Amino acid sequence: MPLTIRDLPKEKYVLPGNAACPGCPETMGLRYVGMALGHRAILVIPAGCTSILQGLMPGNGLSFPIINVAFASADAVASGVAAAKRLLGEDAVAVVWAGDGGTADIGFATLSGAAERDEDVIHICVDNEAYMNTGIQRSSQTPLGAWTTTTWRGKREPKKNMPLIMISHGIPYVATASIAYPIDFIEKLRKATSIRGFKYIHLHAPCPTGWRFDPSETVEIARLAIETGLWVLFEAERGRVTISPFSRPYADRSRRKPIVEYLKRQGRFREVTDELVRELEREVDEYWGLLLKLSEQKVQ
Ligand SMILES: Cc1ncc(C[n+]2csc(CCOP(=O)(O)OP(=O)(O)O)c2C)c(N)n1
Ligand code: SF4
Ligand SMILES: [Mg+2]
Repeated sequence: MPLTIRDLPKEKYVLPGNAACPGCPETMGLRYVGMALGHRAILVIPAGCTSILQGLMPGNGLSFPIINVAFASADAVASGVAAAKRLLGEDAVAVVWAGDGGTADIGFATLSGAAERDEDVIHICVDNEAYMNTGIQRSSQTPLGAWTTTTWRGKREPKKNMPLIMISHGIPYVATASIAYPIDFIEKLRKATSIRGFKYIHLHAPCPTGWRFDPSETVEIARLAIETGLWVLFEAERGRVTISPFSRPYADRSRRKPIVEYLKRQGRFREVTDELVRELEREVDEYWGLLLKLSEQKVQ
Protein backbone atom coordinates (compact mmCIF):
# COMPACT_ATOMS: atom_id res chain seq x y z
CA MET A 1 0.00 0.00 0.00
CA PRO A 2 1.43 3.43 -0.89
CA LEU A 3 2.05 5.76 2.04
CA THR A 4 -0.57 8.51 2.51
CA ILE A 5 -0.62 11.62 4.67
CA ARG A 6 -2.98 9.80 7.10
CA ASP A 7 -0.34 7.14 7.83
CA LEU A 8 2.17 9.69 9.11
CA PRO A 9 2.91 10.13 12.81
CA LYS A 10 1.42 13.22 14.48
CA GLU A 11 4.35 13.92 16.79
CA LYS A 12 5.93 17.33 16.09
CA TYR A 13 9.69 17.90 15.90
CA VAL A 14 9.43 21.49 14.65
CA LEU A 15 7.94 23.60 17.43
CA PRO A 16 5.79 26.73 17.19
CA GLY A 17 7.47 30.08 17.84
CA ASN A 18 10.78 29.15 16.20
CA ALA A 19 12.82 31.88 14.53
CA ALA A 20 12.29 30.89 10.85
CA CYS A 21 10.88 33.39 8.32
CA PRO A 22 7.26 32.78 7.24
CA GLY A 23 7.09 30.21 4.42
CA CYS A 24 10.49 28.75 5.34
CA PRO A 25 11.29 25.58 3.38
CA GLU A 26 13.80 24.36 5.98
CA THR A 27 11.10 23.99 8.66
CA MET A 28 8.94 22.11 6.13
CA GLY A 29 11.80 19.73 5.34
CA LEU A 30 12.55 19.16 9.03
CA ARG A 31 8.90 18.40 9.72
CA TYR A 32 9.08 15.64 7.09
CA VAL A 33 12.34 14.30 8.57
CA GLY A 34 10.48 14.05 11.92
CA MET A 35 7.61 12.20 10.26
CA ALA A 36 9.96 9.79 8.48
CA LEU A 37 12.49 9.02 11.21
CA GLY A 38 10.90 10.24 14.47
CA HIS A 39 12.93 9.83 17.65
CA ARG A 40 15.52 7.63 15.89
CA ALA A 41 17.11 10.64 14.15
CA ILE A 42 20.21 12.25 15.65
CA LEU A 43 20.85 15.41 13.67
CA VAL A 44 24.31 16.83 13.03
CA ILE A 45 23.85 20.45 11.91
CA PRO A 46 26.55 22.86 10.71
CA ALA A 47 25.93 26.63 10.62
CA GLY A 48 23.04 27.83 8.49
CA CYS A 49 19.44 29.00 8.82
CA THR A 50 18.48 25.82 10.69
CA SER A 51 21.07 26.37 13.42
CA ILE A 52 19.54 29.82 13.96
CA LEU A 53 15.90 28.84 13.83
CA GLN A 54 16.51 26.00 16.30
CA GLY A 55 17.12 28.73 18.90
CA LEU A 56 19.12 28.78 22.12
CA MET A 57 18.47 26.63 25.19
CA PRO A 58 15.97 26.66 26.83
CA GLY A 59 14.00 28.20 23.94
CA ASN A 60 14.43 25.30 21.49
CA GLY A 61 12.54 25.48 18.19
CA LEU A 62 13.31 21.83 17.31
CA SER A 63 12.87 18.76 19.46
CA PHE A 64 15.37 16.43 17.75
CA PRO A 65 18.61 15.53 19.51
CA ILE A 66 21.05 17.86 17.73
CA ILE A 67 24.84 18.23 17.60
CA ASN A 68 25.83 21.67 16.27
CA VAL A 69 29.20 21.53 14.55
CA ALA A 70 31.65 23.55 12.47
CA PHE A 71 31.07 23.23 8.71
CA ALA A 72 34.15 21.23 7.89
CA SER A 73 33.41 18.54 10.48
CA ALA A 74 29.74 17.62 9.92
CA ASP A 75 30.12 14.28 8.15
CA ALA A 76 33.11 13.33 10.32
CA VAL A 77 31.00 13.93 13.45
CA ALA A 78 28.14 11.93 11.94
CA SER A 79 30.61 9.10 11.20
CA GLY A 80 31.37 9.10 14.94
CA VAL A 81 27.67 9.03 15.81
CA ALA A 82 27.22 6.06 13.44
CA ALA A 83 30.17 4.22 15.08
CA ALA A 84 28.81 4.90 18.59
CA LYS A 85 25.35 3.70 17.64
CA ARG A 86 26.88 0.47 16.23
CA LEU A 87 28.99 -0.13 19.38
CA LEU A 88 26.12 0.60 21.74
CA GLY A 89 23.55 -1.28 19.67
CA GLU A 90 21.29 1.79 19.62
CA ASP A 91 18.40 2.02 17.16
CA ALA A 92 19.42 5.48 15.93
CA VAL A 93 19.98 7.10 12.54
CA ALA A 94 22.93 9.47 12.05
CA VAL A 95 21.71 12.34 9.88
CA VAL A 96 23.64 15.35 8.62
CA TRP A 97 21.23 18.20 7.89
CA ALA A 98 23.27 20.82 6.03
CA GLY A 99 22.56 23.70 3.67
CA ASP A 100 23.85 23.91 0.12
CA GLY A 101 26.84 25.95 1.33
CA GLY A 102 27.50 23.46 4.12
CA THR A 103 27.22 20.56 1.67
CA ALA A 104 28.55 21.56 -1.72
CA ASP A 105 31.13 24.20 -0.74
CA ILE A 106 32.36 24.67 2.82
CA GLY A 107 31.67 21.13 4.10
CA PHE A 108 32.43 19.22 0.92
CA ALA A 109 35.77 17.69 1.99
CA THR A 110 34.37 15.72 4.93
CA LEU A 111 31.22 14.84 2.98
CA SER A 112 33.35 13.34 0.23
CA GLY A 113 35.56 11.57 2.80
CA ALA A 114 32.65 10.01 4.69
CA ALA A 115 31.04 8.94 1.40
CA GLU A 116 34.27 7.34 0.22
CA ARG A 117 34.54 5.43 3.54
CA ASP A 118 30.88 4.43 3.08
CA GLU A 119 29.95 5.51 6.62
CA ASP A 120 26.46 4.55 7.79
CA VAL A 121 25.13 8.12 7.56
CA ILE A 122 22.31 9.94 5.77
CA HIS A 123 23.43 13.34 4.48
CA ILE A 124 20.54 15.65 3.59
CA CYS A 125 21.43 18.79 1.64
CA VAL A 126 18.66 21.36 2.16
CA ASP A 127 19.25 23.42 -0.95
CA ASN A 128 17.94 26.99 -0.92
CA GLU A 129 20.57 27.87 -3.53
CA ALA A 130 22.57 30.46 -1.53
CA TYR A 131 24.14 31.22 1.85
CA MET A 132 20.90 32.59 3.31
CA ASN A 133 21.84 32.79 6.95
CA THR A 134 24.67 35.25 6.34
CA GLY A 135 22.77 37.49 3.90
CA ILE A 136 22.04 35.68 0.59
CA GLN A 137 25.55 35.20 -0.83
CA ARG A 138 26.04 32.98 -3.89
CA SER A 139 26.96 29.31 -3.49
CA SER A 140 27.92 26.69 -6.05
CA GLN A 141 24.23 25.71 -5.93
CA THR A 142 22.98 29.16 -7.00
CA PRO A 143 21.65 28.73 -10.54
CA LEU A 144 22.90 30.54 -13.62
CA GLY A 145 21.47 34.06 -13.86
CA ALA A 146 20.23 34.35 -10.25
CA TRP A 147 20.73 37.54 -8.27
CA THR A 148 22.34 37.26 -4.86
CA THR A 149 24.06 39.95 -2.78
CA THR A 150 27.36 38.82 -4.33
CA THR A 151 26.04 38.37 -7.90
CA TRP A 152 24.29 41.67 -8.53
CA ARG A 153 23.98 41.16 -12.29
CA GLY A 154 23.11 37.47 -12.01
CA LYS A 155 25.38 34.50 -11.41
CA ARG A 156 27.59 33.70 -14.40
CA GLU A 157 28.29 30.06 -13.61
CA PRO A 158 25.82 27.13 -13.72
CA LYS A 159 24.68 25.18 -10.64
CA LYS A 160 27.21 22.49 -9.70
CA ASN A 161 25.53 19.11 -10.03
CA MET A 162 25.83 17.59 -6.55
CA PRO A 163 23.62 14.50 -7.04
CA LEU A 164 25.80 13.39 -9.99
CA ILE A 165 28.97 14.09 -8.00
CA MET A 166 27.64 11.92 -5.16
CA ILE A 167 26.63 9.14 -7.59
CA SER A 168 30.21 9.09 -8.81
CA HIS A 169 31.37 8.31 -5.25
CA GLY A 170 29.84 4.85 -5.78
CA ILE A 171 27.67 5.07 -2.63
CA PRO A 172 24.65 2.80 -2.25
CA TYR A 173 21.95 5.46 -2.37
CA VAL A 174 21.53 8.95 -3.84
CA ALA A 175 18.15 10.64 -4.19
CA THR A 176 16.69 14.02 -4.98
CA ALA A 177 13.58 15.39 -3.28
CA SER A 178 11.47 18.53 -3.07
CA ILE A 179 9.61 20.15 -0.20
CA ALA A 180 6.54 20.19 -2.50
CA TYR A 181 6.37 16.37 -2.49
CA PRO A 182 6.51 15.30 1.18
CA ILE A 183 5.45 11.66 0.70
CA ASP A 184 8.13 11.15 -1.95
CA PHE A 185 10.75 12.65 0.42
CA ILE A 186 9.53 10.61 3.42
CA GLU A 187 9.56 7.37 1.41
CA LYS A 188 13.12 8.10 0.26
CA LEU A 189 14.21 8.82 3.83
CA ARG A 190 12.65 5.58 5.07
CA LYS A 191 14.29 3.63 2.25
CA ALA A 192 17.63 5.25 3.14
CA THR A 193 17.36 3.95 6.73
CA SER A 194 17.00 0.40 5.42
CA ILE A 195 20.28 0.63 3.47
CA ARG A 196 23.65 0.24 5.18
CA GLY A 197 26.37 2.69 4.13
CA PHE A 198 26.40 6.29 2.95
CA LYS A 199 23.16 7.81 1.69
CA TYR A 200 22.82 11.28 0.11
CA ILE A 201 19.49 13.10 -0.36
CA HIS A 202 19.38 16.51 -2.07
CA LEU A 203 16.24 18.43 -1.08
CA HIS A 204 15.17 21.36 -3.26
CA ALA A 205 14.00 24.12 -0.89
CA PRO A 206 12.79 27.45 -2.37
CA CYS A 207 13.41 30.31 0.08
CA PRO A 208 10.99 33.28 -0.09
CA THR A 209 13.44 35.65 1.62
CA GLY A 210 16.39 34.96 -0.66
CA TRP A 211 14.56 34.21 -3.90
CA ARG A 212 12.21 37.19 -3.53
CA PHE A 213 8.73 35.68 -3.71
CA ASP A 214 5.73 35.83 -1.39
CA PRO A 215 6.01 33.44 1.61
CA SER A 216 2.63 31.90 0.75
CA GLU A 217 4.11 30.57 -2.54
CA THR A 218 6.93 28.29 -1.32
CA VAL A 219 5.24 25.03 -2.29
CA GLU A 220 3.98 26.41 -5.63
CA ILE A 221 7.47 27.56 -6.62
CA ALA A 222 8.93 24.19 -5.60
CA ARG A 223 6.29 22.42 -7.70
CA LEU A 224 7.04 24.64 -10.72
CA ALA A 225 10.70 23.58 -10.56
CA ILE A 226 9.54 19.99 -11.12
CA GLU A 227 6.93 20.87 -13.76
CA THR A 228 9.44 22.84 -15.84
CA GLY A 229 11.92 19.94 -15.58
CA LEU A 230 14.53 22.16 -13.89
CA TRP A 231 14.58 19.95 -10.79
CA VAL A 232 14.25 16.22 -11.37
CA LEU A 233 13.14 13.76 -8.68
CA PHE A 234 15.04 10.49 -8.91
CA GLU A 235 16.79 7.75 -6.97
CA ALA A 236 20.13 6.17 -7.82
CA GLU A 237 20.81 2.81 -6.21
CA ARG A 238 24.49 1.94 -6.78
CA GLY A 239 24.42 4.32 -9.74
CA ARG A 240 21.31 2.92 -11.41
CA VAL A 241 18.88 5.81 -11.81
CA THR A 242 15.10 5.55 -11.49
CA ILE A 243 13.12 8.70 -12.24
CA SER A 244 10.54 9.17 -9.46
CA PRO A 245 6.82 9.14 -10.36
CA PHE A 246 6.22 12.91 -9.92
CA SER A 247 8.99 13.74 -12.41
CA ARG A 248 8.33 10.96 -14.93
CA PRO A 249 5.89 12.94 -17.12
CA TYR A 250 8.56 15.60 -17.69
CA ALA A 251 10.95 13.17 -19.36
CA ASP A 252 8.84 14.14 -22.35
CA ARG A 253 10.03 17.65 -23.18
CA SER A 254 6.65 18.67 -24.64
CA ARG A 255 4.94 18.16 -21.25
CA ARG A 256 7.26 20.54 -19.40
CA LYS A 257 6.00 24.04 -18.54
CA PRO A 258 8.09 26.89 -20.01
CA ILE A 259 11.05 27.69 -17.74
CA VAL A 260 10.11 31.36 -17.83
CA GLU A 261 6.97 30.55 -15.76
CA TYR A 262 9.29 29.54 -12.91
CA LEU A 263 11.72 32.42 -13.38
CA LYS A 264 9.18 35.25 -13.58
CA ARG A 265 7.71 34.36 -10.17
CA GLN A 266 11.04 35.13 -8.43
CA GLY A 267 12.59 38.55 -7.91
CA ARG A 268 16.08 37.04 -8.07
CA PHE A 269 15.58 36.47 -11.82
CA ARG A 270 14.30 40.00 -12.47
CA GLU A 271 17.06 40.67 -15.01
CA VAL A 272 16.59 37.48 -16.96
CA THR A 273 17.21 37.68 -20.72
CA ASP A 274 16.01 35.46 -23.58
CA GLU A 275 19.59 34.24 -23.95
CA LEU A 276 19.63 33.07 -20.34
CA VAL A 277 16.31 31.27 -20.76
CA ARG A 278 17.70 29.45 -23.83
CA GLU A 279 20.85 28.52 -21.89
CA LEU A 280 18.79 27.13 -19.00
CA GLU A 281 16.61 25.19 -21.47
CA ARG A 282 19.76 23.71 -22.99
CA GLU A 283 21.03 22.74 -19.51
CA VAL A 284 17.71 21.07 -18.66
CA ASP A 285 17.62 19.07 -21.91
CA GLU A 286 21.20 17.94 -21.44
CA TYR A 287 20.58 16.89 -17.81
CA TRP A 288 17.45 14.94 -18.70
CA GLY A 289 19.30 13.22 -21.55
CA LEU A 290 22.02 12.10 -19.16
CA LEU A 291 19.58 10.93 -16.46
CA LEU A 292 17.57 8.95 -18.98
CA LYS A 293 20.74 7.29 -20.25
CA LEU A 294 21.65 6.38 -16.67
CA SER A 295 18.16 5.01 -16.08
CA GLU A 296 17.89 3.24 -19.43
CA GLN A 297 14.26 4.28 -19.27
CA LYS A 298 12.36 4.99 -22.46
CA VAL A 299 10.96 8.52 -22.86
CA GLN A 300 7.18 8.12 -22.42
C1 LIG B 1 34.19 27.97 8.09
C2 LIG B 1 33.08 28.96 8.13
N1 LIG B 1 32.93 29.83 7.09
C3 LIG B 1 31.91 30.71 7.10
C4 LIG B 1 31.03 30.74 8.15
C5 LIG B 1 29.88 31.75 8.14
N2 LIG B 1 28.63 31.15 7.76
C6 LIG B 1 27.72 30.75 8.69
S1 LIG B 1 26.31 30.16 8.00
C7 LIG B 1 26.90 30.43 6.43
C8 LIG B 1 26.05 30.15 5.23
C9 LIG B 1 25.45 28.81 5.20
O1 LIG B 1 24.80 28.61 3.99
P1 LIG B 1 24.06 27.27 3.72
O2 LIG B 1 24.89 26.13 4.13
O3 LIG B 1 23.58 27.28 2.33
O4 LIG B 1 22.83 27.32 4.75
P2 LIG B 1 21.55 28.33 4.79
O5 LIG B 1 21.93 29.47 5.65
O6 LIG B 1 21.27 28.74 3.39
O7 LIG B 1 20.47 27.50 5.39
C10 LIG B 1 28.19 30.97 6.47
C11 LIG B 1 28.98 31.34 5.28
C12 LIG B 1 31.19 29.81 9.21
N3 LIG B 1 30.31 29.75 10.22
N4 LIG B 1 32.22 28.95 9.18
S1 SF4 C 1 16.19 32.89 4.86
FE1 SF4 C 1 15.01 31.29 3.79
S2 SF4 C 1 15.79 29.31 4.54
FE2 SF4 C 1 16.49 30.94 5.96
S3 SF4 C 1 14.96 30.98 7.63
FE3 SF4 C 1 14.33 32.52 6.08
S4 SF4 C 1 12.94 31.42 4.66
FE4 SF4 C 1 14.07 29.87 5.87
MG1 LIG D 1 21.69 27.70 1.59
